[in-house]
Amino acid sequence: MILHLDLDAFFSAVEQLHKPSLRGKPVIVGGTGRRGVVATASYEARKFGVGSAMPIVEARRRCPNAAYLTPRFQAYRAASRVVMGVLAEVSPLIEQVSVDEAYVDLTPTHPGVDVPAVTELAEGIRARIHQVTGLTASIGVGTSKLIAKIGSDLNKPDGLTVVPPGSERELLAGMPVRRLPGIGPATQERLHKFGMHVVGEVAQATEQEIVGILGQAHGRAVHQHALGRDNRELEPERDAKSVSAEETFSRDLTDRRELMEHARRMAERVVGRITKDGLCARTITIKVRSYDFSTITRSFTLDQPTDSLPKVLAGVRQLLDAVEVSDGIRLLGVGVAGLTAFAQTDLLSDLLAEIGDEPDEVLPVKVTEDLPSSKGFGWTAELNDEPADTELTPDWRPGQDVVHAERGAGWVQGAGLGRVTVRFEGPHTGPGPIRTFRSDDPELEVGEPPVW
Ligand code: TTP
Ligand code: MG
Repeated sequence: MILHLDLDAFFSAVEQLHKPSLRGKPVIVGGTGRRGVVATASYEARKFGVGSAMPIVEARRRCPNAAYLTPRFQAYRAASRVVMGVLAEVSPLIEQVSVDEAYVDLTPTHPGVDVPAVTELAEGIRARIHQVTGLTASIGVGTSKLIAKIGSDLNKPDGLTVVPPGSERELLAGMPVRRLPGIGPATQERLHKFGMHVVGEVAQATEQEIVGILGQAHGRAVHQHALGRDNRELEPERDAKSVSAEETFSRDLTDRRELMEHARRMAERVVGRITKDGLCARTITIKVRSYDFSTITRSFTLDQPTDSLPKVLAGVRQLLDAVEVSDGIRLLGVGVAGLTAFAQTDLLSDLLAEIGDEPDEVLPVKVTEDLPSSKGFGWTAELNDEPADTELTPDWRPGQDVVHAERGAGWVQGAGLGRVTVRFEGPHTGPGPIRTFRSDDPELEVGEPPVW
């Protein structure tokens, strides 16, 4: 039995906890500049059709009255640690997938647990998380990671789904193929071409048919998943210092365009993963295994850490351009390392880019030979968990924690024209009063997030 937990509207839920005046109201967290995108929207804001990855400009059109806040990753990481601590009381076998998401393997600690007992256990976890953090979590329980993950999404928010063993295939049958792991837009498109739109249609085909469409490795995995089978183990010691993705191809690839298409999809996954955790990367790496199994990794290090997909893609393209592919590439990997907490300087460089002032980056390429036997990339970069926010404060940012010499703790509600508006409230107060100050008021300082 595997349990998958995913917190509800995580960033905005933390904001609503820390800012009582926003409870029950639409809250949107993201880059608030003109080019910014939505990281997440509270369920009140989702009613207006606002969701993750939507441009902020579009969100403002749909939901002009929402509170628009910049992310406070330090606060989210603190909340995440408390939640993961609750899970650690249940079982030592935990794989934390991202800041608000984890798998728990109940097999060793709760052997032979039945559906009623596991339901009670999961409800207990949800209640405990709510009790200690005020956050709501959705949980799915099933016989595999695949089923648990799909389950946690079924009754979101604040819900539980226990999938009884044996009913997996039936559960999946009517779902769009896109819901299976490893099926992105390109794979979906290919399955659609062969008339397969829902998972049940893939399950009814033979494995050979699916392998014929998607290639050996991918096809087999997708067919197994469609049958509700998934024997992936948890990876409890995931390396948080680097993130990578790799693909083994069903045939050796020689076409650069095709290789770059695969690289793009992997880069999207990798960048998606780090932005979700509020991290920026300094090092970009590709790993290339040739037809004869010789393997190289190539990497370079940027001057500034970044979480920008275009920048990562530009780097990947440059690295890939320098690799000989004409004899055939068997495996391609894309990774980032040198992860640091979200850098305020990136907002600045985005602003510069907006006014067309960004210098073209010339990237020095470092070549390292990889041991063919080594698994993964073997990065050693340190995860720097220091908040980068407080050093460079070009402006007061909406949502930011502040402290006033006399009035105490509050948060920035708005700023501009030499003024800053602060609301003085915290997790344990009622909705608080608003005051406006000069933005260089010496009594006003950058504050810390409230503790849990
Ligand atoms: P999710 O769990 O995908 O989203 P969520 O928790 O906001 O909402 P849900 O109730 O549907 O689970 O992601 C967790 C957090 O990761 C989210 O609060 C914000 C961040 N995130 C991004 O920064 N960018 C993204 O594109 C996504 C999807 C999430
Ligand atoms: Mg979530």
